[in-house]
This record gives sequence, structure tokens and C-alpha cells, in this order.
Amino acid sequence: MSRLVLVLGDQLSESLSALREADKGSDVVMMAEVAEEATYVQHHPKKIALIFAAMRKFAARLRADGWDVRYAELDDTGNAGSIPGELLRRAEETGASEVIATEPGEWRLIKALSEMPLTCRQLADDRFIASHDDFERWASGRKTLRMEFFYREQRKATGYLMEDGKPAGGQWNFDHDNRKPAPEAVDFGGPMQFTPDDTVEAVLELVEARFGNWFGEVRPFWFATDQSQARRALAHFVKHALPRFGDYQDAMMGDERFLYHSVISAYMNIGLLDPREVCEAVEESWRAGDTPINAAEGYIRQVIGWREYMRGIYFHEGPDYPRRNGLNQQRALPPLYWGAETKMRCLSETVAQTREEAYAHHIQRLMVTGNFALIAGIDPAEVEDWYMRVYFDAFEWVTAPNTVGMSQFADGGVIASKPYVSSGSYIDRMSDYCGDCAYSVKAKTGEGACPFNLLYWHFMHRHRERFESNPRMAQMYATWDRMAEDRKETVLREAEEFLRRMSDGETV
Ligand code: DLZ
Ligand code: SF4
Repeated sequence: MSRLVLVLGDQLSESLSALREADKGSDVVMMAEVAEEATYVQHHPKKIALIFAAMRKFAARLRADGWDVRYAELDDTGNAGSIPGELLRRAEETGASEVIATEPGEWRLIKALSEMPLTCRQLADDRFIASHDDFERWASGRKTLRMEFFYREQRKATGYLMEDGKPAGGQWNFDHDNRKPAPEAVDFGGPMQFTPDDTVEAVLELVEARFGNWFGEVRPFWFATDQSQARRALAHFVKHALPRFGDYQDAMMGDERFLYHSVISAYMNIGLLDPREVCEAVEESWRAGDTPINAAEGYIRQVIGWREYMRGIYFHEGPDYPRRNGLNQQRALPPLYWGAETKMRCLSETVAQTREEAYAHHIQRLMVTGNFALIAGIDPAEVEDWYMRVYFDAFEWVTAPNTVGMSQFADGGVIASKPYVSSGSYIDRMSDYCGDCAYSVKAKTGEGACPFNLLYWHFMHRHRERFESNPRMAQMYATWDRMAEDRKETVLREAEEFLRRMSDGETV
């Protein structure tokens, strides 16, 4: 009897464990665009378009390869509207009584599959380098789960950038070379763009009709939607941007949204690119002498270190993780995150870019939108929902640890040893935003003072009990304590006033 092989919208890899396990001659592949996945968060329309277009092309490729694929488009009559519903419908249609799946990247769906009235085997998702067991072995008995040590294990396990058992270049991490401020000009024209073909165009029309009024522009749409395009985008990045990626990876520029970033995270996350092939391409460029070690190491660390570590933490910590609120922050996310006018240029640029591209790079996410939410006391669940909604690469296994843990310090310090907070001076050093801002980054108080300068101290003050004994924050508390009393009072009063006006819906 045939079995159903589930392929989800972020499992578009021919090497998928469920496909490897299945029998092309007798099993049936089930793929479905379903309302439940498209609406459980209001994803950016570009993200939905990317996933649906890539799903349609992947289904066509499997068919060409001889698979029997049952594919439901969102508007098909009979579409059951959810993944379990579609599996049941296809089971009835084909007589299958068993489902082979690759474990989804979200607790919600893992649970839904395990509760179905069909036997569903969930196989390991071995597109990731570290298995759950590998991560547990690494985590067990450790007092802290810092990324850097996990990353070193991953380097040893994969052998990337290793020479005679030692890290190439004599050190594991070249991050101190990777903090150059924004350059005068960028000599990279940005990620490779693809003109929509008929399949993509049909999806764009569907998404415009169904989700066009959600946050985010669907056009222009230029993402890669199949493996061969994604590979070309990767090669383009490696050749033209990677050599400078390291130097400027933390810089931000108003007119250069992509700087030297690869913008391939979503391709990896939905399965069009394998993380190993990405690392191999980067390593090859370094071995050929085309890319310096700080760029190659910085990039590979994001893939085998940071990305795998995020997933490891998500599964290690359990289903309650995305809703943790360790600092008990309760303020509502202000409308400026949805594009309402703000005088803060760093935020208006980052949100405008996010709306148009469904993309912002890691420092924009961490030190602009994330930093502001943290120092303004926003409820981390609202921040997490925002990140899930607005970015093309957002899936809970990565977004929850990145937002709740790393960016909002709401997991009680599992991921970060101190909160990622800064005043305006960090943004000023790393970007060209402050020059054209209505606020003055140099002004610490008074008319026109940069809100980051006020809120930074407000955050430190209101969480003093939690952070005062943290040695990495001692210096900041010493600086605060040296300030004159009346100055401290002014800072806190102006910060309160700013927060009140923001929460009252005034343009700030
Ligand atoms: C994100 C997403 C969206 C928007 N739509 C679908 C869909 O219609 N069908 C599908 O199989 N998968 C979709 N996905 C991806 C799933 O939400 C994803 O597999 C889970 O969140 C687990 O990571
Ligand atoms: Fe952002 Fe402050 Fe700089 Fe304005 S002055 S861009 S608010 S950091």
C-alpha cells in the first residue's frame, strides 16, 4: 500500500530525509498551500510568494523526476486548509494509512502531526549539520550554552577552515576585524535578482489578491525560487561580495540596503540551498586566495555556528521558549514598527526597507529594531511576532532564539551573557543614519536628544537589580553612578516622557 510523503514549504530539498525514505514507485508526495500556514502569523506577502512559488517549482521538479505528487494550490476547491487536513484528504484519495515526514521546524506543527489519526513517522531533518542528539551531547553538563564553544565543535566536526586540526589563520574567530563602519561607497550591486516567470507571476497575483493588504510590498519581486537560481545567487555573492563581507558586516547605510550581505538565508531556510554547499563555496574562495580569512570565517560562523546554535537552543529549551518574558517587559509594540511616521531615521529606514524587501541585515535587526524594543520595554512576545511576520527568512526555530533570547534577553540569559543594548553612539559609529536624523545623536538630554541616549539609561536603571552584579555591565553602572543626581533625574524624566508620548500614539 502506498504511503504519503509530506513535503512542507520550507522542506524543498531533494535530499530531504522523507524523500530518501520513500519509494518513488509506490509512495505519493503530498504538498499543499494551506490557509493555516499562510495565516497563523500574517507573513510578509513577499515571504508567502517566495514559499508558494518555490513549492510549485519544486513539485514540478519532483514530477519530472518521476514522483506522483498531489499538490493543492491555495484556491483549489477541496483544499482542506491545513496540513493535517490535506494529509487526511489525500489519505482518503489514495488509500494510504501512513505518512512519512521530515520533522517540521516548529513545535506547533510537530504536535499537530503527532496528533493526527494517521500514523506519521517524523524523521530527523538532517539538512542541519548538528542533530538534536549532537546538540544535547554538547549542552549536557554545561553551566552556560555560549555559541562560541558550540561553534568550535562544529568547526572540528565539519573540518571547515581547519588546517592540521587547528583553525586556519591561528584563531577561531576574527570578529574584531569585522566591525568597520559604513564605507564611503559600496562596489557591489546587490544580490542577484530574478525576473518573475509565469509560475512566479501567477503566485504574485494570488498573493496580491489574498494577502495584499498585510504589511509589506509584494512587488518588485526578485527572489530566487528554485535551486538553480539560488545557486547562481550564491555564486554571485561569493564572487562579488564575500571578500568585503567581513569588513563591513556590521555597517548600515541608508542608500545601500544590502551592502556586502548575501541575502540567501531564506534560500537555506526553505531548502533551496544546503548549508554545506554554501560553506564549501565560501571555503573554496578562501583557499583560492580570493577571500580573506576574516570574511570566510565570519560567514561560515553564521552558518555552522549561529544558525545551527539557534536551532539547537529552540529544540533544547522546549515549546514554551517563544513566550518567555524574563525581564517582564509589557509595553505594546508602537505603530512605527508598522510604518507609522517616526523622526528616528535609523528606525524609519530599517522599517521602510523591511516593508519593501522583507529583509534587513543582522545589525539592523539586532541594534536598531531589536535594541530599541528592548530599551523601550516592549513585550518580547510582540517583538517575536513582528520578526516572524516581516522577514523572508523567519521560521520559529530561528526567530524565537534570535528575538526572545539574543535580541530581547527574555530567556533569562540562556543565549546572551548580557543584553544587546546601546545608546545612539553605536548606531552613529556604524551607520550613516544619524547625519540626516531629526534628533541629535550627540545630545544626551534636552530638545532633540536622540531617544536611544535616554532609553539606554532608562533600561539600565529599571533593570538594575537584574544586571548590576554582571561583570560585563559593571563599567556602565559605574558611569551612571558618576553622573550628577540632577542629570540622572533629567535623563529618566525625559525617557519617561518619550515613552508616554510614544505609547499615546504621538509621532516620536
Ligand atoms: C511559512 C509557510 C507558509 C506561508 N505557507 C505554507 C504552506 O502553505 N504550506 C506549507 O507546507 N508550508 C508553508 N509554510 C511553511 C510552514 O509554516 C513551516 O513548514 C512550518 O512553520 C515549520 O517550519
Ligand atoms: Fe537613530 Fe538617534 Fe541616530 Fe536618529 S540620532 S538615527 S534616532 S541613533
